[in-house]
Amino acid sequence: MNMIRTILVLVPALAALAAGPALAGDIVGKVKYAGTPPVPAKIQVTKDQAVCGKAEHVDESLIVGADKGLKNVVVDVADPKDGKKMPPAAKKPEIDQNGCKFIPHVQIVPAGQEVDIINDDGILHNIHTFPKVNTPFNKAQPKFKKVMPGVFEKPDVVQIKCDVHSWMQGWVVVAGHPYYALTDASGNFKISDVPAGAYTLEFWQERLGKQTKPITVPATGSVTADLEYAAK
Ligand SMILES: [Cu+2]
Repeated sequence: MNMIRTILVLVPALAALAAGPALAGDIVGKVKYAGTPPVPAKIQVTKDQAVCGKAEHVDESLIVGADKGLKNVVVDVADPKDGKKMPPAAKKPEIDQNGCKFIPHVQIVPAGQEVDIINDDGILHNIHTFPKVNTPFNKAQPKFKKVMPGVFEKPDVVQIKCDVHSWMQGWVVVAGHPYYALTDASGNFKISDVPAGAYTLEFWQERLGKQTKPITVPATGSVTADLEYAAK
């Protein structure tokens, strides 16, 4: 009797030991822009000056920071094998129209999670999406409508525009799995807890396009994957 009890206790404990910690590593790196960083072009505000003209508008499609680091590059594992879905973000994602800009300019949202489309300006905006695989939407957001729901069901790269203010541009990258990151102002990124193995790492920048790089993620620690975009 005692022996059976001991076995019943021991078996699950041994199974847990055998499984051990997950074999996963991090992918870290820095994306750079080769050549002289361009000075972002100023944008002429041609409408709703009282609201849109409060702050200066510059072209945000290529932002080069310290040490040639490239901001807003989306980095992701092109071929994950564990079938995991990107979990919903703890804080509901927002596409904020503020000062007649989309804030943030580029963001990664989990596929299927509802996002808040916010009008912080108290004037009419009209959000218009240009997806590749999702259903496009084109919706007026009058000044009294502070928040509208939006959802991007499938992995995609979606350009967003405003039909009222032609200079307003932004991007929503819809992620189907968790292995995505966006470079910060210095061009740095980190994708955490990727199961060990060989993959293709994908880089996307709105103006400079896509590049790929083979990568092997270790069972523990991290692998570095730096990248440089040629000047354009
Ligand atoms: Cu607008």
